[in-house]
Amino acid sequence: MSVGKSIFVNQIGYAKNKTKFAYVRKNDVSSSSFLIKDSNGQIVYTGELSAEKTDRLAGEPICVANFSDFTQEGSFTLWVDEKSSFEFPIGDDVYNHLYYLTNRYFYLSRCGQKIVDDDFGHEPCHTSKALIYGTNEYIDVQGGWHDAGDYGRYIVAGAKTVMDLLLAYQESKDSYKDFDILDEVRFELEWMLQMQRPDGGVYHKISCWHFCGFIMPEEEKDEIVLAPVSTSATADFAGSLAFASKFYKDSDSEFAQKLLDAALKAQEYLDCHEDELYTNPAGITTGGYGDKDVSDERYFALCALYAATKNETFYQKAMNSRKNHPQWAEAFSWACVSAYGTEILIKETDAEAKDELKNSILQTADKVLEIVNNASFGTSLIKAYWGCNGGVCDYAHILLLAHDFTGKTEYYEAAKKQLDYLLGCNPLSVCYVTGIGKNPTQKPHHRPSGFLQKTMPGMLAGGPSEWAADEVTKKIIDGKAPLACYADAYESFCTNEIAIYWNSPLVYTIAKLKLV
Ligand code: 9MR
Ligand code: ZN
Repeated sequence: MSVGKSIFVNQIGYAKNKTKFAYVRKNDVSSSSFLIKDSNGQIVYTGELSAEKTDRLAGEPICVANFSDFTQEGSFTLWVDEKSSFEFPIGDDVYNHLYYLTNRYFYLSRCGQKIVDDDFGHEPCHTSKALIYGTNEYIDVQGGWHDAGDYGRYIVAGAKTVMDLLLAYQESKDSYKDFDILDEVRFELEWMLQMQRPDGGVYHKISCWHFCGFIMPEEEKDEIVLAPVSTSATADFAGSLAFASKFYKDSDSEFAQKLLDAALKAQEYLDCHEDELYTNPAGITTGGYGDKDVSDERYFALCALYAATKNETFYQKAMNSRKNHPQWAEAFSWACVSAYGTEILIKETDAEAKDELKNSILQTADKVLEIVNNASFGTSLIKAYWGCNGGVCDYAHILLLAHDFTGKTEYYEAAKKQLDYLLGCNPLSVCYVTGIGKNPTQKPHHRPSGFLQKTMPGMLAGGPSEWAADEVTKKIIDGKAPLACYADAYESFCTNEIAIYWNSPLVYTIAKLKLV
C-alpha cells in the first residue's frame, strides 16, 4: 500500500478558510502536478507541485502541494501519479477534538485523585507522606500532574506548563467552552503551593527515589522524597504563580492573593540566596531538570511580579538582569523561560523598554522564520533532539508573538506549518498526537499506556532525536535522516515519551492560531 508513504498531509485536517499545504517525496513520483479527490473519488482540484527543497533534516527532495484556495468542506485525498495521501478533512472546526483531547490529557494525568475514565480511570495514587531529603521529616504533599511517561512531579516542568495553558486560556476562552482550562491549571497550582518551604524556597521536585517500571500510578508504592530547594524551581514558581494570580481574581480573590503572596515570598528567598543549581543528590535518580544558567528564571520571576504588583523595583531588577546577560536568547522552554518574562512585560505593563523588548523577540523570530523558510517540511528545527516536538511548538510561540507585534502574516504562516509538521507532514507520515489522525503514535513511553496496552489519547510524543539515548533508538537511527530517527516503541524514551510541557505549547499553538 502506498497510502500516506509518499504524500504527507495534516491528518487532523485543514481549516476551510486558511492556507493548506501537503508535502510530496519527490523521488517517489514522476508527475509535477497533484490532484485532490473527494470521498466519492471525484477529482475536485488540481495544482502544480512547488520546486523541490532538500535540507539536512529531511535528507531528500521534498515538494509542496499548495491547495490554499480549495475551500470545499468534506473529506479528501491528495494524489500524485498513483500515490495517495491519507484521507483528511477540510472544515470549520476540525481542530476542536484535538484541542479537547490535548487538554483532557492533563486531567487524566492528575496525581493523588481518583480519576474517572473508562480506559484510564484509577484510584488515588502517590498519597503517602513525602520524606524531606536529608532529614527524618515527612510531610503531606498531594496533587499535581504526573510529569511525563514517569510519575514524578517537577516544579520547573509544571511552571512552564502552567504558563502555556494560561496563555492558551487567554486566547481561547471566548470561543471554546468544552474544557475548563482554569480549573485544570488550578489543580497544578494547588500542588505547587504545597512545594514551598516556610522560608520561601521551593523544593525542586517530588518523586520516588527511582523511576518505577511500567505499572499503574497507584501501584507505585515506594517512598516519596522531596528533593532539595533550587533556584530554578523557586524562580519558576514565583513567575508562574504571580502570572496565574490575575486569572483567579474574579472567581476567587482569596486564592489569587494566596498565589501572589507565595510568589512574593519565593522572590524574597531569591533575593537573599545565591544560585542553588540543582543536580540530583545521592540516592535520587529520577528526572533532574538541571539548569546551569538560572538568570532567565530569575528574570522571568521579576517580570511577572512587576506585572502583578506594579512595584518598580521588580522592573528595574528585571531590566538590569537583561543588561547583564546580553547573550540571552528569548526562549520558551523548560530550561530557558526568558521569553515568558519578556512577553509579560510587553503585554501586561507599560514598560518603557517595550520597543527594545519587542525587537528582542523579533530578532529571535526572524531567525526562526529563516529556518522555516529553508526547511523541506517547514519545521523550525536545525536538529532533531529529545523533545523537539515540544520545541517546534515553542518556536511557534515566538513566531506568533512576532505576528502580534507586526501583523505580518508570514510569521503566522510559519507557526501554522509547525502544526502541519506534527500532525502528519513529516517523512514518517505520523501524527505525533496519540489517539487522533489516520496514523498516530501508538506506543508512547507512558506508563499507564504501556501497562494497559491501550494508548491514552491527546498526548504529543517527543519526536525524532539524533541523539540516541535509549537502546531502541540506537538500533534504528543508522543511515536515517534526522527527522526519521523516531521509534514508535514503549521503550524509546528519547523519541517517544510524552510530557506535560510538550502538550502545553501544543495547546497554546492551536489556541493562538485561532483554530478553535
Ligand atoms: O525534556 C527533558 C529533555 O530536555 C532532556 O534532554 C532529558 C534528559 O535529561 O530529560 C527530559 O525530561 C524528562 C525528565 O527528566 C523526566 N521525566 C520525563 C521527561 C521527558 O522525557
Ligand atoms: Zn500519582
